[in-house]
Order: sequence, then structure tokens, then C-alpha cells
Amino acid sequence: MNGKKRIIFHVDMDHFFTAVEERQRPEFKGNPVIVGADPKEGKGRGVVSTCNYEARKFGVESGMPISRAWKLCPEAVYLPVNYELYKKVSREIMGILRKYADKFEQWGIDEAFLDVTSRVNGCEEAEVLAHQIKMEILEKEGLTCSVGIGPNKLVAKIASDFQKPDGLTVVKEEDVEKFLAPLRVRKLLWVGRKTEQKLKRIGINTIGDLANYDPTVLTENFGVMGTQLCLLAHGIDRSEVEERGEVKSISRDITFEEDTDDFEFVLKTLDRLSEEVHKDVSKQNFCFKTVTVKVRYENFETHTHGKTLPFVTDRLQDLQKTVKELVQDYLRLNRKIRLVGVRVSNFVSAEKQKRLI
Ligand code: TTP
Ligand code: MG
Repeated sequence: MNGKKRIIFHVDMDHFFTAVEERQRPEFKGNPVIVGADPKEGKGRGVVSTCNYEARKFGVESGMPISRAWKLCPEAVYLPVNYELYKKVSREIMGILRKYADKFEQWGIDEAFLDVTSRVNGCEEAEVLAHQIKMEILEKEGLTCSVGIGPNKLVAKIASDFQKPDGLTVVKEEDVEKFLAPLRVRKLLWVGRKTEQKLKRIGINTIGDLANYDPTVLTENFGVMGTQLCLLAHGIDRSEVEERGEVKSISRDITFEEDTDDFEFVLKTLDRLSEEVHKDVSKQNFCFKTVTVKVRYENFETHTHGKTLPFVTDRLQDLQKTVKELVQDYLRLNRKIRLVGVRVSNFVSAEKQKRLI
């Protein structure tokens, strides 16, 4: 770090699962919507995954037994969890966010940290950038999010939760302690229900109470965690935004309606799968280096064959040409094929790639 003050964003989608559902079915908008287990008219056994803000007015919340949600709000629209769909939307959103950051870290399905230090000068510019991000997500995905801006991950994360939905909260370094002081200790990362109870017993309810508490007593009571808690309460967090390479590969498989030895057809299918994979890769702003094909014969014997290119690319032609090359050996065997698949991996973000050139 060159001494420049860090500027970190935390972006968190608003009522994510239900927002995606409402996007698919606009007629639900304005009504309470709950995604989770089947309520079975109050006899269901699972939990609420999430609910929209209309349902929250009735006291419904994530993690609550679905039977309790039914009691609180029987008139809500209840929907099952369509995880594949949310994951797909999540990947697209992460693709948008990734290009705005020097360093990017996905945190759960609908959240991410962005280190934007080199992209802006000061908090005003950071705020403009955050508006731009919110706008792009709204235009491209039709979804709102809340953004927190702070000098570190801890403060950014708490800030994104401060005004929800569709919020934007900026906390300057000099205002950190004032911002945190009135909030419940539970808001701090790593403070779970148990620690919260223990802190309560010694009279600590807010982050301010914790910041003012004698650090030696905290260490006596909580060990190493006591010291950590003390730092957090003062808004100190030096952890870096870490590139985790969350998405390791993107692939598509298809099982033929009937086992086939029509190799023209197999090649055409692989071309189509490559197009689909390529679409996903582009959406996420990735370049790739490794291409793998999968072939399953009629007796379920399955083979994969991969190749790492001598260059990084984001071009469909490169993908299709490599897939053709890789599959040749399997086609020569004249055996009936049941399934084929295409996978790309070894990603570099396209932004980074541009900077490297
Ligand atoms: P959150 O970001 O915690 O919640 P949210 O996006 O629904 O609402 P908010 O506007 O307050 O951010 O979680 C993201 C998604 O993760 C959420 O839409 C559903 C899922 N989830 C569960 O399945 N179970 C849970 O207990 C929680 C907290 C979330
Ligand atoms: Mg969320």
C-alpha cells in the first residue's frame, strides 16, 4: 500500500431471493412475498430463506420457521427456493461489480467487497462511483442494492446495512467511531448471539459501550477475542479485500435424447454448448486459459480431455476450435455417445487482462 487511505465498498443486494422472484413475476410486486419451505397451511417444517420488505412489516424474517411466518402473514405469496436461478443472477451481478474494483471479494451469494482505492479521489468521488454501480445493476438486472462506503471492510459492511433497501451510506474515517457507537454489538462481524449475551451480562449493549470498556478486562473475559473485539469496536480492521476466485469454472453438459454416432450432430451440439459457456464467461467479464471437453459413451464410461492454451482469451472462436480439437480422439472410436460437455477454467478478469496488455 502506498499510504493512500483505503476506500472500500460493501454491496449487498436487497431482499435478494424475493427480488429475483418479483422480477420474474411483476404481479407479485407490492404484496408480501416469502421464499422458503412449503408452508403447508401452517404445518410446514422448513424455514424462511428470505422475504420482501412488505412481509418484513408483519415481522417475518430469514431463518424463521415457515409455520411461524404463516401465522404472522398467511396472505403472503409463498414461493419455493429456486437456487439455480439466484446463482445465475448472482454471477451476473458479480460480473458487473468486479469491473469496478482493484480488488474484489465475493461474500455470500448477494454480497461483495470492492477495494476502489485507486479508482477514486476521496469520498465524494466514491459516492459518485457507488451511484454508477447502483444504476448499472438496476438497468442491467432490474434489482436494487445497498452500498456501504468506509475505510475498511468492517465499516463498509455495517454501512451497507444502515439504510436498506436501495441505500447508500458513506462513513468517513474521522466519523467511524461516532457512526458505530449507537449500534448494537451484534452488528460487528464475528459477534454472534452467544457473545452478545456474554457482553450484555457485563453491561455492554452498544458498540460504543464496548469501545469504552477497559480493554484489559475484556481480554481477561474473552481472551484473544477480547482484544479483537476492542479493535472492532473502534472501527479498526486491516484485513484486505481478497480475490478468492470464487468461480473456478463455467460449464455446460447435455445428454442426447438418444445415444448417437452422428458426429456432425455431436460437433454442432458442442458448438452450441460453447456458445452458451462463452455467453456466461463474457457476462462475468472473464478471460480463460483452459478448455475441457467431456464425453460419456452409451455404457456410461466417461472421459474428460483438457488443454491449457498458451494465451489468455475471451473469444468464442478460440473456444470452439479447441473443443473440436479435443473431441476428435473420442469421435474416431466410432462408439455411441450419450452426453457431451464443455468447460472453461483458469480465469483472469477481463479488466485485469486489459491492464496487463
Ligand atoms: P441477506 O443479504 O442476509 O438478506 P436479503 O438479501 O434477503 O435481505 P437484505 O435486503 O436485508 O439484504 O441474504 C441474501 C440471501 O441469502 C437471501 O435473499 C436469502 C438467503 N438467506 C437464506 O437462505 N437464509 C438466511 O438465513 C439468510 C440470512 C439468507
Ligand atoms: Mg442482501
